[in-house]
Amino acid sequence: MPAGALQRTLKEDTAQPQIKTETPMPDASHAPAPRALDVAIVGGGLAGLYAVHRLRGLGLKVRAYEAGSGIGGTWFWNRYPGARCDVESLEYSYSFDNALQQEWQWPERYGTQPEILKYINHVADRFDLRRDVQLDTRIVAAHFDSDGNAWTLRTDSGEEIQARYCVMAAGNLSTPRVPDFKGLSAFKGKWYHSGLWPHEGVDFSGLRVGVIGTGSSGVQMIPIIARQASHLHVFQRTANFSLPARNGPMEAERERRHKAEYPERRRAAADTPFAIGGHPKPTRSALDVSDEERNAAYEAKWQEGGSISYLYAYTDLLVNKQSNDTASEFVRNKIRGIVTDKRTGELLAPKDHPIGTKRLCLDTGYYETYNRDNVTLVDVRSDPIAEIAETGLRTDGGQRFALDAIVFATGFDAMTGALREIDIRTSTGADLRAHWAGGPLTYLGLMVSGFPNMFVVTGPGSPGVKTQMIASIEQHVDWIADCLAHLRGRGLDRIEASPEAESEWVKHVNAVADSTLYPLANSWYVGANIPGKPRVFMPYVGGYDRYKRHCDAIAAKGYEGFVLTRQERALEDA
Ligand code: N01
Repeated sequence: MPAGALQRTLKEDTAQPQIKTETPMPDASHAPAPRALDVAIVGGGLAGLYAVHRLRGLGLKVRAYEAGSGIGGTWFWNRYPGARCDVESLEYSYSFDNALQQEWQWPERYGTQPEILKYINHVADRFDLRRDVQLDTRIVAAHFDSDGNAWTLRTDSGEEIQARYCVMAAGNLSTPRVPDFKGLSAFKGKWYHSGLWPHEGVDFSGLRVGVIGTGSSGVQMIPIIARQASHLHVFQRTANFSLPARNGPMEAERERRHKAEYPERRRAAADTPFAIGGHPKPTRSALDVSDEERNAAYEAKWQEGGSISYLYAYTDLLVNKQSNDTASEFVRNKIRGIVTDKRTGELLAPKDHPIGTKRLCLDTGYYETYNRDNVTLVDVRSDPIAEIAETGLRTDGGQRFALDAIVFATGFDAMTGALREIDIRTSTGADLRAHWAGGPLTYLGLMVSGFPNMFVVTGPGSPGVKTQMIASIEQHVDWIADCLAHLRGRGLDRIEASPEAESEWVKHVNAVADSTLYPLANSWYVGANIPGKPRVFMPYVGGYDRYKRHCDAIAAKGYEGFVLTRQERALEDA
């Protein structure tokens, strides 16, 4: 548990977030008899909800446990100003029910956080999911008893749940993190984290505000906070590439055309690396065309908006540094052209990583914001934040900034944080925190060797975070559902990843990453934002299309690399 992780236990938050120091272990001695399930699902976001729907459809007794006071996961918690998805909503939505996707109307090209949360609640009602979701319930421990062949999960109130299978749908960016700055508790103003935003919103009117962090969250909120604050200081450690979103109202004709071809479009999207359709696959290297042609192509993509479109300009932008340099420099020049103060423009132009190797941001008026008189960019790479004091913030070099409010857009303990917060272990001595001490180990991002009957949705080692997330969620949950149906059909009741298959998969994930430019960036993909976290490339970047075919082939070969057994008979025979 890294210092500075935040405990998401606030309900209708009005209080300041609490820095969490340890996982409480409740006393279960007076708890009622454990609830018995076929499948316990951890998380009530997009993944947990679809798992409830899909697994319940198999006739299984399931229940999802959600720490929040509402469903929606990421979209429940991240309510900061300007929060919206950076994948177009006609793509970023469930595909499992054609009537649902035909009927739901997205008002804008990119869904806002309130709109996406409304959609998730609509889905929960439409498919009657709420009766199998328990809110305000954090799972703090999950222990597997090998002899009993069952998981026992413990909640933060001491309730125990027994389940044959456990599906971890706890999210990849769900453990918000505030850097371990000295003096935060002494700060007299209010402070906020993007991932733990008060439900009633925050009015920054007339306040001196500091935003720390310039990733996707910072880039989205900064233009809006700048319009409210009397002065906004943005504390930037690393400049990030951001492209214009070109958001706008949903055009009726565009929606009509998309919906007329929805199933074909979903199938076409599944045949792409990012699971996002509508972009012609590139056919040439950036180095195969003249400078003029290349710049014209980048300009067209810049005008079109969206990150996938830009990265799809040429075949090799994420694998060839020289090619990438052309795309990176084009955007740097755009930034220099937008920002009127030369020094600020140069600070905002990223030079430490190839474009696309950190999550590419999408914005509305981000760079233009720095032309406002009430906005100042502070370079905390050359002069890091030393401490937070009662009235503001001080840097190592002695600069002082008087602030009424501080916003931490400092990200998450990504991909492993949520599972490492839960005490996951087995009666045969396996302990997930120990197993992952050197970085996450999984087979296909779906299972962890030594932890039978525990599935992970879009976990490390899977392409999830590098794709249209809902497509990856559906692919994983469908795979898990088919697997459980397979086990049941054969009278089997235990599945686990073999250590050899896990080890081969981890090697493959690393080899694929090393054949790209991704490892050149200090991103949360390698845990670089968490001091002391082992530097391991966590997502699978071989592409959703390739990965899905591989998962399907593994299943078709009788779940190659997994060990499938029947425990009940073994016990009877004993
Ligand atoms: O977090 P981040 P995020 N001193 O980790 C800085 C998804 N998402 O919440 O790069 C000073 O990207 C840190 O600096 P550095 C999306 O997948 C999606 O913005 O470590 N600064 C960085 O600038 C995204 O990638 C959407 O040097 C410090 C920032 O804080 C992911 O969530 C919207 C610091 C953290 O950036 C996470 O995005 C929002 C320190 N001590 C999020 N520590 C959409 O769909 C950290 N930083 C649009």
